[in-house]
Amino acid sequence: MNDPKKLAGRFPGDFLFGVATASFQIEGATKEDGRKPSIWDAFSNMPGRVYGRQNGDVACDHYHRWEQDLDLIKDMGVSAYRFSIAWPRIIPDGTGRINEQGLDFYDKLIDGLKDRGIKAYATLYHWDLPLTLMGEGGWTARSTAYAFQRYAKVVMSRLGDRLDAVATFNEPWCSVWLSHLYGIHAPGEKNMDAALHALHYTNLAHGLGIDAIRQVAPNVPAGLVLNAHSVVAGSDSKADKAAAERAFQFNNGVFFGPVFKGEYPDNFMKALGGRMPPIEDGDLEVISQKLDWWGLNYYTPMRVAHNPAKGAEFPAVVDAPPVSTVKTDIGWEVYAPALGSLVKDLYDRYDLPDCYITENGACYNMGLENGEVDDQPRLDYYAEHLGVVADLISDGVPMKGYFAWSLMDNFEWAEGYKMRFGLVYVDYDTQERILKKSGKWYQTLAGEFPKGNHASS
Ligand code: GCO
Repeated sequence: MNDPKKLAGRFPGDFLFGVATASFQIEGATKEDGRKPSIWDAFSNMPGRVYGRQNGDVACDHYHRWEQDLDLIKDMGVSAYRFSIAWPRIIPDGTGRINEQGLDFYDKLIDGLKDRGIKAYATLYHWDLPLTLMGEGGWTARSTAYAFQRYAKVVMSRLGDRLDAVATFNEPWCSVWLSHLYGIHAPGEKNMDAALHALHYTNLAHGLGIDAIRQVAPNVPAGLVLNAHSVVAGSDSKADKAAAERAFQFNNGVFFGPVFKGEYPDNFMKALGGRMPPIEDGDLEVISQKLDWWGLNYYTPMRVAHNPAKGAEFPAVVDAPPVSTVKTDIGWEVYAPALGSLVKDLYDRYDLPDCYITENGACYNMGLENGEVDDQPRLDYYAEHLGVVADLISDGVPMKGYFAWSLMDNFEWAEGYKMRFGLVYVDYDTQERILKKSGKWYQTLAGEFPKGNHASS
């Protein structure tokens, strides 16, 4: 059902429609006003890491064009903006000196949102770790968790009075497994022991970050954004089902378990616990503090089968083929039902607070033709997935908002600028922004949404 009016009518009046971005993907100005390099500056400047050896030096030049970008969000008619704060702008070496100019930028940005009546949803860590911290081991060092706690305190002391919500981390799955085990994201490590250290210290940093937020800005709803994987067994065989459960624990349980239950999953600990760093007394209590909300980033299901290879490391799975033949330009299977089953499964397994879809969207790379971008498949993707969110609300799941990824085309990490996720097209030569067909549709949806729809709020 692509009719934006009908779809809008399926959401309760207090539902939030928004758009999302992340600092390193849009800001550029990597050497300005006291910012120092992050691990992503180093990584993207090495050959062979990022498509075309592209980096974040200019990106969408949002650091200079933020007012125009906030006008764009306002024009789209959405009520919330999810963005992230760059740690290397605020504390350029990770520890030590605070850079007031870095705080000034976000101060202006948040005031700009307030002036326009847009809610500010900030993420403290969206992968741009100050490079200096790699000298201590980066996320594989316990000291990084304490450095994060101080950073969180500094940010919240200055900005907490105007934030509508804050998340500690964005997608720890990526900054742990993708970055330290699969080697695809910065720092490009491929080592299980390193990854297990990054896992525990990231979880710990989340907990310490929540402590900091509660201390200095207790009124800001605090949460965590997870890219939970919708793990689907490749067949009904016993072996594949067991493989799917192992994959669930490895990809989801190692984050949801400590945060929402105060424990790491048993099967994971049996297989890999001996290689974890010491879990100190009190760590799991810090990590499992109650949250006000959690965010789900969902794009595509994960299909797995049993890996029969002798000695295969936990979770010992291989990829299973997609079910849907529809794929986005980045190669990800489009399968909206997996979003619904994932959310339900997570609420069955864990005691979860309110949920926001903090990211959902599709990569399609069609360009400008006669001044327009006709990205119908992206529009279809949004309509279908929003339909699933509306179904979840009808089923009583506390879904409170939806942020489209992304406001505009941007630096898609290892894929560089080749892969486009924006509702707004960015011409990287001129930095012109052009609302795509999907963006106009989302604008209509947001415009239709509040009308006469507040009864249920
Ligand atoms: C993510 C990311 C985004 C990506 C998006 C598309 O959290 O994975 O927040 O940075 O651009 O997911 O891959």
